Amino acid sequence: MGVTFPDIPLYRGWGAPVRTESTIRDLELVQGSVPRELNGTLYRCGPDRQYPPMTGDDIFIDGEGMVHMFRFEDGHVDYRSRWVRTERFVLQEKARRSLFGRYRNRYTNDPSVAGKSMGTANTNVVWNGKRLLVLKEDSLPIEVDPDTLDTRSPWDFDGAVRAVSLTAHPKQDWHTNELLTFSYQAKGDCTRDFAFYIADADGRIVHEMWFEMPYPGMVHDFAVTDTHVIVPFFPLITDLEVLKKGGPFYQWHPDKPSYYAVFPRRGRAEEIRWFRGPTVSAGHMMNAYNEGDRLHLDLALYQGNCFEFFPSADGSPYKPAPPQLTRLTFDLSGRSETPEMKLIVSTPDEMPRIDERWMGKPYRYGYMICRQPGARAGDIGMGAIGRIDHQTGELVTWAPGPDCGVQEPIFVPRRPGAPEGDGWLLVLVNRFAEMRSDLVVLDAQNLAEGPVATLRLPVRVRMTFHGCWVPESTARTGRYVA
Ligand code: V55
Ligand code: FE
Repeated sequence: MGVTFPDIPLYRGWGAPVRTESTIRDLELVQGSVPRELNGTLYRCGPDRQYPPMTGDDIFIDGEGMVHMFRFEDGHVDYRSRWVRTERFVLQEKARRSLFGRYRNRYTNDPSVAGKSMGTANTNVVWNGKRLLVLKEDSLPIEVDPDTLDTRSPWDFDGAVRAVSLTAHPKQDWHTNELLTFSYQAKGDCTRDFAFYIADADGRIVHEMWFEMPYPGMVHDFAVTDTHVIVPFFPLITDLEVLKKGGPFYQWHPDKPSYYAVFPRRGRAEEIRWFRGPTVSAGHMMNAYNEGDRLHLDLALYQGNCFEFFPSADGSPYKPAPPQLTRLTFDLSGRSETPEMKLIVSTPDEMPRIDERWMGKPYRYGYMICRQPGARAGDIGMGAIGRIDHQTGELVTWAPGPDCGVQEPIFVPRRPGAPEGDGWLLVLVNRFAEMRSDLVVLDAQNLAEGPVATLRLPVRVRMTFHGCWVPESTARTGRYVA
């Protein structure tokens, strides 16, 4: 009855479960110096399997959430990682084995956990209303202690959220301190209900709107402009009958279009404008903004299925399609019900981020993981950090050298009021050969010159998806200052 992880590609080398919680006071500085203006905490989150999966197989978006924090204080950086004690985690800890089966398929769970939360808290971390929330789109946020990462409890916004889940990609507005968030399949598996919520700076729900989705699909991310919300629907769809037979939670439908719901931030369901586009998909949005009657949405778009491990409903083979930064433009004047589609850069890229102070506004810079010839691929297949300049079209890149990968870059402004893009990128570097990580600080305006500081971790930060920067003043006051 020993614990033995299966020999699957996902667990080989860098992907081997770490299963260790670390506490390191003062990371070793091996290059450069830590800018004194960096005063606050970088939080990130990713999956790390607690016990071997029941099915003997795994996909990279499953597994128990591990939160990582890097606290910057007077040039010192302290590191800590903790698993989130979700209901699922605690039940499995007691049983000393996995009790939850195939990804999000409750019909494959151990009978002893019927009705228990399946949430893994493995995708993102956000700050709202003096609460640090760990997110997975299949369940409600889990509040954790921002200093110790000790798990507190699930957070339903004081009972105001009646949806069964909330997205892992809410939008934090640094100007209003609102959190804009949503739930898809909001009344349970395979339901077509979509709920949009706005929480104020104190974590009170101040706006709520429900509508029906074109199909019960995945909505991983969305975008907001200063005035509008854009929700994309891509044909990765849930089928209850497939679930009951033990099948995958999503299937790709190569015959179905994409849809886009566009509505005012505080709009009503009757105000939704529907657009329809080709069979494409995307995980992640970079930003969106208004230009007169037109809304621009920049996203890492795949000309097909973005998830190899979610099979086609018609049995057709998976067709690889690299993510490419693309602009979809929605015309609200009523001239077209199809968004215009324009490639921004052909270099494959993912995990797009921005200077969050420009969220929803005309903006110049975007940051992402991208391909660079010769750079070794990281967890999600690309080896370099890139900055796109929308004004000039120039893509500047930096790659950490041989045998290294990179994780999603997080932008930190140099100071409140600094111009757009004046600040740093915080990036986890996977040192594959050494099986450990570095945290590097890049000058966002001089990426190509390489890190201004490199902090050496003696341990491996396996894979994290997303995270956020919480300035020290924000932790104290509960407010961001743009
Ligand atoms: C994604 C990630 C998820 C998930 C659904 O990147 C989609 C896409 C980390 O969890 O549950
Ligand atoms: Fe994501």
